[in-house]
Amino acid sequence: MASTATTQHDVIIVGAGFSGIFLLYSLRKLGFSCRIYEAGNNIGGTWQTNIYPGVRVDTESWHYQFSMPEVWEDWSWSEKYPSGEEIRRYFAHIEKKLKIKKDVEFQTRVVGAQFEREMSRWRIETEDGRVTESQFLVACPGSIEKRYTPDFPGLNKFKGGIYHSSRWPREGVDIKGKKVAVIGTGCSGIQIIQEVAKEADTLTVFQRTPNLAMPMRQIQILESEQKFAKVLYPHLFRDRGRNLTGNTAEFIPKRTFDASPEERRARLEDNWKEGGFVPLLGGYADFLMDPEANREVYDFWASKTRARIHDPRKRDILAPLDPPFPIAAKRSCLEANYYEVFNQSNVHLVNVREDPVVEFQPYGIATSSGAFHELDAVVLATGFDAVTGSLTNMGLRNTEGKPLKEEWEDGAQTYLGLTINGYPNMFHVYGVHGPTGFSNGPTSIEMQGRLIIDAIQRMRANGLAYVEATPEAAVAWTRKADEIANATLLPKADSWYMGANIPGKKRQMLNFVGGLPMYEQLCTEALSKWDGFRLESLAN
Ligand code: N01
Repeated sequence: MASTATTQHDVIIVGAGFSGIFLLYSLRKLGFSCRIYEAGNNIGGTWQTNIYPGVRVDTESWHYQFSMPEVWEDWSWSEKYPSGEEIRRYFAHIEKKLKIKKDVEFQTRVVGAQFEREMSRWRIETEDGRVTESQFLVACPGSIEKRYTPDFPGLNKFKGGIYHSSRWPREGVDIKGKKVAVIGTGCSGIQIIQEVAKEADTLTVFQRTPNLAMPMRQIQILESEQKFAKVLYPHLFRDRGRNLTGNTAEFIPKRTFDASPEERRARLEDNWKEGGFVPLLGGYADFLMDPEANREVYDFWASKTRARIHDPRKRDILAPLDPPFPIAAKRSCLEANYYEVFNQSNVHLVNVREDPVVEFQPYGIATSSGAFHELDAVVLATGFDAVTGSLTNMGLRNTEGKPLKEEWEDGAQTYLGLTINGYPNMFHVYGVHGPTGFSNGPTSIEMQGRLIIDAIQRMRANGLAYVEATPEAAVAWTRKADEIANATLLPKADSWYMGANIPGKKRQMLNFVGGLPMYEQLCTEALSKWDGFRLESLAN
């Protein structure tokens, strides 16, 4: 195909969230000509689209940040778990320090891209009709970019406001005195519910599966504490990459039932007092493998949580005696007063497993029991076509012209959670078969970013035109991701980790769940020898 491109770069990066920023900043320093194409109009990725009330980071702020001293040395977090507003200020600070925006083209959506072997170049098409050529394409669209709205009958007949959690109006929504429904109780739903309950006349929550939410135990951080923390930051950033999930909480290297009942109880209580994800990630190492060990953690969670809910009916729906799935096999949310919200007399709870939505009507929702819920506004906190959706939604085609969307209908395949066969010189970050959903974002993003940057530099040094994952390597890595997951209880839940939240989507583990140290080791070994890659040298 003849080239009509007007713009040429070494690297095109898609998306200006943590991943895109890290790649751009690092590659630019090494002298590569790079641009970010970003569909939105600011840097910050998911934190610019998810601006719903109550949005908050649920990882400790000292971990949820870049490790570059030029960013952290004069930035202070005010809370252990920062609000969306604070994280948006953090991105403004990043801009001040790293000057990212001068190399970002905003409101530039990638709608097609294909690698041309003869030229060893990517041709990237954007919505505005332009074509750009580059040697490398780095896809950083995030894992929750493509929102999911269930096909509820009559949805478009509803005369009130309908708001998906990831498309909240910038000008806000006046909830005061309104009859509001929230459908979905994932992390977005739980954060929204706690805020909406403060102002709505009535709040009706439609729950399909309980979220086994953990106590957040928020802490305000004093400036003096920040100063002290910064002394520790270099150690913390080194150590977070050695931790399974990129945080600090460590599993106890012991099987649950090797500990006495008293020891186990004391551990559960201590972890509960600490809160956050410590009750899960600071537990015994086998709790995600052994159903009985998992049940013990669930029973403890249920006893603590049930005690907070007054109404027995709501108690059984929110925190049933029998686990709806193995605890931690779906993403738990951190909450401050989620369960107390249901003690308010104006907060209603519909269990859609027993009483499903029949249809939306102009002024409310009818359910199968014959109930009608009168409403002014509905919040759809119904999640995303997570992990794969953002990649299959940007018009990527393999070297033969076949869309990735079609190729992955029977399941996604990647090599190292970084590359795809048929997509030479393309890398993806924080996506399919990487540590993604099981990692602290900035930790795994920096790890994957360093692996990619090293690979690109070695390609240049060794005169390689392109590298491409072999089909065999992709099959083997995909199988490995499944095998590691199959040794755990994770496949037993219908989660977005497994692609099971989207009707018709192939059920498979979409993340690498072996932990960051193993991930880094496997990738480093393979990339250093180009194991599993086909190499093409530059023509002399
Ligand atoms: O989406 P979800 P999310 N009828 O898919 C329900 C990250 N995040 O936006 O569980 C009724 O988790 C669905 O029910 P079920 C975080 O990684 C982080 O909340 O499938 N209900 C579920 O309850 C998170 O995991 C933060 O049975 C329906 C909900 O909708 C990820 O983003 C904050 C339904 C969807 O939950 C996604 O979270 C927010 C239907 N037809 C998000 N279809 C942080 O704090 C779906 N549901 C960093």
